Amino acid sequence: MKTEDYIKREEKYGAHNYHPLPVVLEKGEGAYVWDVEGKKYYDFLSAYSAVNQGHCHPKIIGALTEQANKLTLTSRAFHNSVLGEYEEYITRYFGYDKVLPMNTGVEGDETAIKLCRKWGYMKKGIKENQAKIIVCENNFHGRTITVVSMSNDHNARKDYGPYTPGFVPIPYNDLKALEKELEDPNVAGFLLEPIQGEAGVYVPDEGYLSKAYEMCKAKNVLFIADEVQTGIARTGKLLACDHEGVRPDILILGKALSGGVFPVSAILADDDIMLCIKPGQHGSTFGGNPVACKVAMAALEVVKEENLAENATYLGNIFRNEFRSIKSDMIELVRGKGLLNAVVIRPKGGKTAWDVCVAMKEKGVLAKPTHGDIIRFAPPLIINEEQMREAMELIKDAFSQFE
Ligand code: IF1
Repeated sequence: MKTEDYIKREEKYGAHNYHPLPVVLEKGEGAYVWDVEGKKYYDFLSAYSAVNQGHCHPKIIGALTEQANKLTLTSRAFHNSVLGEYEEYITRYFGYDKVLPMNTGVEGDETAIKLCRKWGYMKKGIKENQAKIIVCENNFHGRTITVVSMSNDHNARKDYGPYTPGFVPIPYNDLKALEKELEDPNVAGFLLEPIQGEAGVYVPDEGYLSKAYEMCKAKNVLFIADEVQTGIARTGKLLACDHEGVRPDILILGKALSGGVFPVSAILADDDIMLCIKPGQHGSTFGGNPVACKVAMAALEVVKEENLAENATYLGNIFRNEFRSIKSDMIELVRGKGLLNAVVIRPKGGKTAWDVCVAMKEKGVLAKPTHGDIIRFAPPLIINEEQMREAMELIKDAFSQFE
């Protein structure tokens, strides 16, 4: 079978809820993936920052296979020998009293929203069903009905109504707008991405996160950071909030929490917040399963052992400097932090960001546009300088085709 045969089969039997780049991947190792024709690529998407530790990291795969051969799932109806080990490990790792383990990133956001509302009623004294959560315009927190109820992205929310109420949108990176909405005593939380990924890697002004945090504290409002995409060393620190020394009241993790090996997400909080959820009030069949726990511990160990945050800082600077030296009138600007970067493409002669991505694919670098004219570049954090420089040469070749 060839690439087009695989694509045709997916077209025939699979829902059409994606429009992937025309490449069929079969193998991944470190910063590389191979397609069904054996062509090798640099992966500059990392499954949207889930594969920070590199494809099929041996330590993480080892943890997966060892536990998978012992005990995969007990549900939370019973205890098991791994969950407590993981809970102790991850709470010490991030410095929180407790963790509530889930599976996908959006379940992490849903859990954080439920916990924030519960805290609002039980601890802040907000009247039942009156709790509000401030969110940012152009956010992306996942695709459940409640989470797309927070979204203003037409594609993500159209024809999915009726929507969940209780969300108050404000412009991102706008402290004045936040200050105004915080006046409402029914506000229980402020949920945001420390850097807006899907919107196009919008890095807020220096000081925004810390000032927003202080304003929330002054109004007894929970600061909830969605670090599903920005976390796990992606921006050059363990968490994007660490750049400003902000410690979220509720921290949401996902994606690279498992190194892209298994669906693992979590929320972390201290006892006064986390213990608002009582036995039987929230859960999930697979949440905190033994395989997920072992995989996540291995994935987090790799982050420290291989200095991924430091590497992301060092190579992110090289990436942005190299990109800014490319002579191409299709490159409007380059922005990002660590190895979470985006390039805004100026269409030229009918050629768009999509055409650039197809050209880069031909050269052996995989990336994908977000919101039309922006290309996100997020290689695995284990990429080394030689590989980064080689990939940059391939990217430059791709752009030169449009000159
Ligand atoms: C898709 C986007 C990125 C996320 C943040 C929660 C979630 C995500 C900050 C939900 C997930 C993924 C979803 C995936 C593509 C990708 C994505 F393009 F959709 F918007 F990264 F920017 N918070 N993002 O980025 O996590 O439930 O998916 O595990 O839906 O196509 P999830």
